[in-house]
Amino acid sequence: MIPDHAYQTALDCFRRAESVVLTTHVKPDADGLGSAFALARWLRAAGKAVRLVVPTAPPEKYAFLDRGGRLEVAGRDVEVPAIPQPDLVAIVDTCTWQQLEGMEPLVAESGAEVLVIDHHRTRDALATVELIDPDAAATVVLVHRLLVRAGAIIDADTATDLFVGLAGDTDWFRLPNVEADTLRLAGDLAEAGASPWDIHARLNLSDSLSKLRLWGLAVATLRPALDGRVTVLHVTREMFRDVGAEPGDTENLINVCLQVRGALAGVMLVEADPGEVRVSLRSVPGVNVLQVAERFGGGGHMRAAGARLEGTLREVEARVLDALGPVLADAVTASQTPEIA
Ligand SMILES: [Mn+2]
Repeated sequence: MIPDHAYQTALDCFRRAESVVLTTHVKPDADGLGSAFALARWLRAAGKAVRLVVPTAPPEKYAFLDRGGRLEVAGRDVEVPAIPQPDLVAIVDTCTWQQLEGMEPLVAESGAEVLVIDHHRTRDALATVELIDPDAAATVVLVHRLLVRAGAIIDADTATDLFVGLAGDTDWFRLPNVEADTLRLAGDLAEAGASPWDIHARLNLSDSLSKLRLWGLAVATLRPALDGRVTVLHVTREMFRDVGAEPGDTENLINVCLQVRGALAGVMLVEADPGEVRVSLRSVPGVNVLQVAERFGGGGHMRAAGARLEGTLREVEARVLDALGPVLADAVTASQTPEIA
């Protein structure tokens, strides 16, 4: 938990600003979008000029959150350097330059105040004010606290935005970041009008055939490594091409790695641009994959992290497994150390 005054400081930022640009990370996800849309509604209701600009286009399944059709995608709907300087740039669900590709003119060069609301451990010094709690299950948890503190009414639309983020970042309340408070918040949001079934249907029962075909090809590559303590998954450019899948179609695919009995960590390697591999890491409690991601210039959470590396799939896999070995050894040693009462 972070001190109460951090929320007040963030609120003061919003109160001072007449114009706000909200943004989130590249490949916007449920938590980033849910946080941004909930904040946008609250700020617009307060009469502020609000733009929501994302660095890359979100998957189509999130379109229902954009009720007014006002989301702007950088490079498609608007050129970032052409955005007039707002009083405040509010960034949600990331605090790293790498995740804000293309947004630099707005964040670094416009002279606006920059507020970050986030729950990732990895952070660059890009904000003038930070509301960051790595213990929060999702950024929407922080946004919810902020709105409650501001006396905002959590209507059904806002509750839906927040629930989407919460369900997204907890993989529908199945990840180790779920605590009693997380479920209580979910209950409060359902009471305020969020419909879990409706949200589930929109997000999870709406896959394209190409996505599932891509998953089929990728799952067929699953292999054990490091004595079965790690499962590795490959997604090649050829697979995307063969089934007509999109980059966002690998979201959550990595979770199948931990479904394998005995797996303590999962590694997903996705061929991005030629010569570049996007690495995602997941682990069970007690195994810190963040340090592996950070070694390669990436970031994230202790049990969910990622990085981008140069090289072929095989080369990158070898480097990542090399780095992961000692982390697993540490985890095993730690779990064998008897707890001191
Ligand atoms: Mn998040």
